[in-house]
Amino acid sequence: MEETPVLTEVRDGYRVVTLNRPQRLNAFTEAMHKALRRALEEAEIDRSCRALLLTGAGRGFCAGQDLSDRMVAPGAELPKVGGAIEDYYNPLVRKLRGLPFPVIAAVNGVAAGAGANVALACDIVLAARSASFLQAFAKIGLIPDSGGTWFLPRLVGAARARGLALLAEPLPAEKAESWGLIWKAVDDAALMGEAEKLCAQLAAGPTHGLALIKRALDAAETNGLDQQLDLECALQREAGASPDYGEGVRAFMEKRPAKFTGRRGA
Ligand code: T3D
Repeated sequence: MEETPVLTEVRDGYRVVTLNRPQRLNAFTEAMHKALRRALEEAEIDRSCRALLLTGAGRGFCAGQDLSDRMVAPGAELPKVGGAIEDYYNPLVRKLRGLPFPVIAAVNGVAAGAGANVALACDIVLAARSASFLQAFAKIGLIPDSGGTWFLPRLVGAARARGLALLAEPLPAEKAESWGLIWKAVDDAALMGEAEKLCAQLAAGPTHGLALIKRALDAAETNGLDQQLDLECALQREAGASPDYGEGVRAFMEKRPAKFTGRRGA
């Protein structure tokens, strides 16, 4: 019997969402896609959820598309690959980028194919030292999807992006950190502790302001400086109207830790 493909744990201020098909290194099936979508939607509408941690069960983070769903006999009609991209992978990446709070990936093991790029779609990526990132697509005749061709050159530059995509060789976590692909590689045993600590810290932050930071940085990928300055002005007005701005300044002046509510202004 198939296990629950995605697990959610509700913590104080954040949720831990775990991909849970460990015997297949958490490869995506339609059921896992649907369960993950539900988990993210539930987190989004929960006003008390102010950060999210995405990780994998077992020794892998996620091995991308479950290829046993794709195997056909020689000469038989191939599965329609574009459908899954349109129906599941693209909406997933858009959802992760658009969540109004920080999303942390705790990459506990290999992240391959779409699994690697789903991790890269998160705001902060922590990885266990034994983990690796693999743009596996070229090995099976596909191209990096789930935002891979967009994230890679922006994060590591054109030369390394091409090498990773064309050679499909695993990039160990420490090298991923030194290349700027991820935030940090940490000792395996420390991964979940560090990720949860970071999540709790972000969940106690000025959530609406953090959402506006995400929005500004995403827009900067395509804006020119003039446009970006205008956007910063508009978003700063919005951030400056939030109760957390008032609290942040008061706390600074009173030399005490701020107590943010995460609420947006009126
Ligand atoms: O089709 C569409 O809709 C388009 C969308 C595409 C998105 C994509 O993600 S395409 C890319 C798909 N993913 C891959 O090509 C990666 C395939 N996996 C691997 O290359 C390797 O498994 C890893 C490098 C990730 C890990 O290697 P290793 O040696 O640590 O583990 P393993 O022995 O290969 O895997 C463990 C088990 O998981 C194994 O099953 P078994 O033999 O114990 O019964 C293996 O078959 C299974 N597994 C791993 N990845 C997948 C998988 N089963 C189905 N699909 C997988 N993607």
